[in-house]
Amino acid sequence: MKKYQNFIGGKWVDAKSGDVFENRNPANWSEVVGTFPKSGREDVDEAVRAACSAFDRWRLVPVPQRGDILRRVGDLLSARKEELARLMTREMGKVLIETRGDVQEGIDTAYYAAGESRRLFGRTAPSELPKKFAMAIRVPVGVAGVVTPWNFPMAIPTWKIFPALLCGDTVVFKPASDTPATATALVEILLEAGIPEGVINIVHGGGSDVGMAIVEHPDVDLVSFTGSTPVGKKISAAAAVTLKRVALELGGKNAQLVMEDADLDLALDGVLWGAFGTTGQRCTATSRLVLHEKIYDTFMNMLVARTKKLRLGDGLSEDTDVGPVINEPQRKAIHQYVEIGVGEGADLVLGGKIATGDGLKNGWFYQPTIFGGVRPEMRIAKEEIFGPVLGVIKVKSLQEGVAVLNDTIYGLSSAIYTRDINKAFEAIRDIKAGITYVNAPTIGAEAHMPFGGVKQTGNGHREGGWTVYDFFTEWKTVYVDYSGRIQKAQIDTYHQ
Ligand code: UN1
Repeated sequence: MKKYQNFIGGKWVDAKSGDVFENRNPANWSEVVGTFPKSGREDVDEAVRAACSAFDRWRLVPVPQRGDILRRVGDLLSARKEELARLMTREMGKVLIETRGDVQEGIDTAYYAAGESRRLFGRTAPSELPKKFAMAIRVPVGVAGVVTPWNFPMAIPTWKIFPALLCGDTVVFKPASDTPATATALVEILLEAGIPEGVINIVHGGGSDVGMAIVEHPDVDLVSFTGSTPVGKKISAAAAVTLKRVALELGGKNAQLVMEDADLDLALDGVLWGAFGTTGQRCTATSRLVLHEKIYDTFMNMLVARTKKLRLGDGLSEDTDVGPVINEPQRKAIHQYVEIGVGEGADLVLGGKIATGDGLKNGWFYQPTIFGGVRPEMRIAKEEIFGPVLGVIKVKSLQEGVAVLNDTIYGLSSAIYTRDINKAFEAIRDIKAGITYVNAPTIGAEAHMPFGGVKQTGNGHREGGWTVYDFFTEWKTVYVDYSGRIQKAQIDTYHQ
């Protein structure tokens, strides 16, 4: 069993308190992946100090040089992809093809950042006055607090940390306490690629101890957080005290709409992947399936038959389709939602129980679960469950389907299956979500495209693609007057 440490100011260190916590394999909880420092406010203070002093040097490194380091990060992640995927499966359970995909998102994000290093463009504009030059350039913001979840332990940290570093910000990183080993491996790779001391710092521990200390720290200039909507609201309120810039990627209640003209086999593959991939633990997971009444019965039969065949097990086995959920409290929360659904009168057509078959007893497994006859006003249709639970709703038309899709406080991802181009475009126009897929599942965002949602899924920022670079830089407007005399904007006019 490995004993892990924090990395602060260029040194691997224990928590000042000396306390540790364990990280266990959710497929086999007798296996301890490692112990990690249970840090607190004083560890965060030190990391912020280190990040502040490193910022003075890092901001002066030319952006293409920072990009070269990130390209090496991409190379190292590629070389270690399989090893990292296996470590990730051991600490959070999802199947190997998915953890490989998670590392691949990090690789893609690294190479994208390296490319962006020669394209961190500003703007020039004509001045109102003669012999005067106007431009706006991007400058780094300062110290970035990065607080990340356990469901994408590599991809999500890279979405935040790589753009931050490329832009010249320094980082204090608090990964989820369920996935600290993958996060530590990422930091080791950043160091091996040449990120200088103090520029990247990692502090392990809980959200209320370490995460909130980062958010409240007056010398942290911005915070990027992915997690639940209730925690996002707390962060937003706490960050308001210092008027910190905050990017929040929060919950979802994503739906797949299947019209009567859809390719049903394709739509079936889509919903199985969207609802039960990552054991339903994605903010983009399909948790509602909205079916046109003409295909409802046929599609339900197809869905139940295929879901029954999904094989639960340890994600390290190539035969497994669905791994465990992350931990016991999460499994309890999922089961509570199933009880709520039954109580609300939804029709439990499959699953709904803790899975206890062969090889499942020592892990946090839950049966893939389907509710039929769900109505939009039920809690299981409105609240994020974050587990392998799918609610199916029947509708009569495209308009009703879109209204059901929109009937939620969230607005991250959405999907429509139809062969009718007119219906597809109407749905693109009317669905209130940050992402709409046509004939593809609600999961599968690509690293070079904006990622984020509307309503209570976030606070208007986008990760991914070119858009994330707006978050990690400030615009600085520069005027150069080469007239040699005082020129007064808006007063000296030359066009009467
Ligand atoms: C998340 O669940 O927080 O589109 C992110 C997807 C993945 C990212 C999910 N590429 O499902």
